[in-house]
Amino acid sequence: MLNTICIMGLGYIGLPTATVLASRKKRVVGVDVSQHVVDTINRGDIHIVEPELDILVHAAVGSGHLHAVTSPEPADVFLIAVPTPLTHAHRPDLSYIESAAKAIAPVLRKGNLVVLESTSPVGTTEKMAGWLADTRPDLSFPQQAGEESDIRIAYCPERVLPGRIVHEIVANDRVIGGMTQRCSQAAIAFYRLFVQGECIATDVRTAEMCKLAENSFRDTNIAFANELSMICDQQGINVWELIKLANRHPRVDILSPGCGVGGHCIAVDPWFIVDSTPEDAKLIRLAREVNDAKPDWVIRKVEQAVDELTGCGLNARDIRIACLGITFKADIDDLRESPALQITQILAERHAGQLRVVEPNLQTLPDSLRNMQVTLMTLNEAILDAHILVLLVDHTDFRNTRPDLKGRQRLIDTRGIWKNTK
Ligand code: SAJ
Repeated sequence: MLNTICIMGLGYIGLPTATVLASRKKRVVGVDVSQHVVDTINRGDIHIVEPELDILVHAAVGSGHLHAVTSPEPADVFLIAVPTPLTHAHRPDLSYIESAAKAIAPVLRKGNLVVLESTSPVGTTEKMAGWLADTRPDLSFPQQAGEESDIRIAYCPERVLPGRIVHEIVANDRVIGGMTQRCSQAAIAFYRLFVQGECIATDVRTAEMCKLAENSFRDTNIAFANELSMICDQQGINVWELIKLANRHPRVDILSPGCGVGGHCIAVDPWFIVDSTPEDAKLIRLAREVNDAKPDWVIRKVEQAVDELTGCGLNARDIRIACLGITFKADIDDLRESPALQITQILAERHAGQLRVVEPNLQTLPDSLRNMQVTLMTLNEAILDAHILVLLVDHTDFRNTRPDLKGRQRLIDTRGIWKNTK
């Protein structure tokens, strides 16, 4: 029986999943700790920005298939999609999963399926099963009863790309790790309600590691590109031309350097591996460190440009700097872990009153910049106004522009999209 689905956490993963299930005529109870989020969704609105999601939520609430609440209700399937942030010491914080598990435990019934989707260190699903069993000694769980358990438990990582979530949540293949084979089969039956990609069964620890490996693979490859960009800069080589040439090799596919790695996934998940196996995860840790150090390198390039301009007779306090793009990647409004925002904040502190920001995906500056005498302006205004342009994010608007730089104007292009500009 898969009629009622209770989704814990109505963020970037929980909310799209809830609406897709609602569009398949399932009764979906969305749970979030934030009353504001619950009220917004029950009005048919959304609290996050993601293409097409607003239409889906409006339809799901309007048809009566989705409603949001602050505490869980009995259901056939419970899906947990809450955050797993990092602590300051780069350790995973599982407290949101623990709270979600403890919240659903009282309403669990024999025959229920519980699926964890939150990105998690290996072993978390088994821990979650332990928290559920501690609260409900009247029910049996896979760690105690194996295939005969009352409750089925599985881990299935989300893999959707922000900006393409509505498409990828249906189209992507899913890796499904049940605590037993029956758990995997139950979870596969659930995902087949809305997934058009393949659903592939494995064990729970492999599924947890699969997610971490995917994002660590990307982080490590971006670190290679970022390191190469710094090496090429030292050697007087245009890294963008170099990568284009190297990628003509049939087995070489170098990614794009940038100003660092942001977002809530790639900059975070590799630390889960490092935390579990610090002795062995050498390359994964180093890649994180290389990517985390890239913003400092960009700031040093800006300071070098400031020095050059003061060497040409400009007063350092008069030098205006424009940061182009502050989101964590192109064509989104998401600022989480954004290296571009980090760079802009540091430059705004050092060059008070002289910092300009161009961000076509935001109407207003974030709080962290609002009180720092930073001016939000259009790209054309910035090109006319700034002595130093720092291109941080490869937004389409920027790609479609060919700036005509004047005289002593300097360009630091961290994305290589204006590389042929004078
Ligand atoms: N970046 C580069 N160079 C590149 C590619 C990316 O500097 O060549 C930077 C971006 O600018 C950004 C960061 O890396 O700051 C991450 O961007 P992304 O587009 O690579 O990934 P995310 O964080 O938006 O989404 C990733 C995806 N994972 C993989 O591609 C392996 C997505 O499929 C996951 O679902 C998501 O993480 C997640 O939620 O884990």
